Amino acid sequence: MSTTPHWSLKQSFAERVESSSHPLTSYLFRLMEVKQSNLCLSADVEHARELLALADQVGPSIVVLKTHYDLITGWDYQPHTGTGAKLAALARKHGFLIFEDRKFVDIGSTVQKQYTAGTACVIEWAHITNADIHAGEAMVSAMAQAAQKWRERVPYEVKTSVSVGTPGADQFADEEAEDRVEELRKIVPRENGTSREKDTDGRKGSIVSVTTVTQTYEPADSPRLAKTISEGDETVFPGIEEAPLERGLLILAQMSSKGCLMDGKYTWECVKAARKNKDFVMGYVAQQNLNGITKQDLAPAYDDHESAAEEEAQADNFIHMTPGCKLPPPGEEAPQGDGLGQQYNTPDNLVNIKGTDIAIVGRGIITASDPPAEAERYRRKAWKAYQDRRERLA
Ligand code: BMP
Repeated sequence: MSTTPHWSLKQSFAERVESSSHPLTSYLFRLMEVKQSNLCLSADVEHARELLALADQVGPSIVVLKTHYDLITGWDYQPHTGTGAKLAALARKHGFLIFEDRKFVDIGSTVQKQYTAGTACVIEWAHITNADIHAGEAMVSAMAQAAQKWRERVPYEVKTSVSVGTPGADQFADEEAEDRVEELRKIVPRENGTSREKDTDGRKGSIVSVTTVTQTYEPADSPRLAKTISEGDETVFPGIEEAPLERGLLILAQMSSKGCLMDGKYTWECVKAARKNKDFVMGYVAQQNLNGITKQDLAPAYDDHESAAEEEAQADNFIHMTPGCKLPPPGEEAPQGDGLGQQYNTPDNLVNIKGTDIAIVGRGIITASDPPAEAERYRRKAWKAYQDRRERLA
């Protein structure tokens, strides 16, 4: 492996905007600078209302919200009024992108349908999704083709009305979800752009508020998705325009789980697939930075009869997102695993040392007593790690 760090590791996110080959990546880099955040929340909660509540509370601290729609009870699949549409409204309000961690893997024809149709219609509400490409590179180009067709089919503007109210406990399906809402009620949300520390002045925390969505369709001069949020919740995140409509893919190149079978050969195939599909692939979910990497680095003995991709290595500007991120408990140096194979690293280790761009945190935030305050703590740590990386490599 080259001993010279790849240029993308040294540059600021702002500097990487221009050389990004994907409009959503450029947008995300800009958003990261505006929010001074390189944090993704993995919102693996039980109930859809809990998910929306959490997204509303933690939204100010994050730039990406990662979902697993298939582990959420009560997910409303209505394409234009359901949980996906509500999340999209919250994404506009707080300025974050939605990443459905679906890990698509199948033949091209099947993934096209899974991505753009079926119950979840992932493409409608998720700016970003990911793929495990064990099925081969063809599934990436098939998804790219489906995304392009979808993009061409969005010539109208969807107007969304979100009527805002306090969710009552009776809206939650089970007692645990009720408890969770009670917890969230105690949390004081951060004012837009200001300190996110929990207030100590006894001010009553406002309550997350996502209830009903209604939408109408109108022809649009410029193609935009749902954007008008009415009835008291009209805020669209200031400081940056809404996200572009282009959809993006992250290739799952490496995993955080113990004993993961994704070897260097597989990861090298991911790198080649990314370089071949730059219009659609934003980057990777990986445990190390793969920009500039060569076959020699990953799988020297693998004879893939292709060396051309190595020449493109220098031009790489893919974004990296890394799960398996947790801060150690007070007094300890390293975070513990979860006993089920998950392996954790600190934000500093992932962003500063291993060179990822976005730290993905799930239980580290969602099981905390005060998720918004904890998200803010992670945001500060991950951003500091990014600043330290630049300083270290300058
Ligand atoms: P947690 O921080 O609670 O361990 O959650 C990690 C999240 O990231 C989970 O949603 C998991 O599915 C996902 N994930 C992971 O942990 N490791 C990977 O390599 C890839 C993932 O998508």
